Amino acid sequence: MNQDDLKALVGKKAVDWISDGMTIGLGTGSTVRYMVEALAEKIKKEHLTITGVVTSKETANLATSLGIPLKSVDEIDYIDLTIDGADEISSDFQGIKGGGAALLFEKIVAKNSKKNLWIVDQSKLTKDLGNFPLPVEVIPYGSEKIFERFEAQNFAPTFRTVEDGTKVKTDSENYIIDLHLKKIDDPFKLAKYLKQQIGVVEHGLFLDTVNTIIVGYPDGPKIFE
Ligand code: ABF
Repeated sequence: MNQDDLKALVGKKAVDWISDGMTIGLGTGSTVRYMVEALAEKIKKEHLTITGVVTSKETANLATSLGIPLKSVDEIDYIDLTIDGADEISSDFQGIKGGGAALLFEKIVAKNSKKNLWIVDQSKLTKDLGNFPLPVEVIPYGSEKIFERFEAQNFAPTFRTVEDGTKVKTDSENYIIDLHLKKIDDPFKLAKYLKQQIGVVEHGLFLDTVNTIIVGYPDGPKIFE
């Protein structure tokens, strides 16, 4: 099984956690795409009443195209369960997210959820965080100055750009600076530092957030809680 097969495996498995009447946070990324497609089928087959809460325009477009009713996080009392992907998960269940540039809304939805479930293929698991570049969302005004500050900290920053060098804009019209740290010894200390930087909106360290992880292996999905 290739990586895409493993993503499909866990995406489909995740809908087992969804039951009638639930409000579900719908994450972002290719693994979540499999889950949303499986959820749409489950809703139709079992005549479920499900409300989706999205974390990106990308997921909103997909869910809408599949007929999944959506509400914004401010229209509901709480989210029963958010199902999302991740870029890196450490052995103590801390995560890096934001490879899809949706980390801000993903964190807002995650923090307003009773439970968080991450679905990943086995390649996302690591002992320590940091090999995946840490995304940091910054407002455009003053972003060069933040970039220079990150350089001075030896964070090896790069602006997230598209092929022609244009800076990527998030759904909130902000920029992403990726920090190539290789290994993060103290994610909590780094998270605190990043949030103290004026102009930083949010970062991709998702700490003490996830409750359950479904990991795709060639011999099947494995659940970690
Ligand atoms: C999303 O899941 C992002 O935070 C992260 O980038 C993505 C993982 O991407 P994929 O599932 O496509 O590997 O929530």
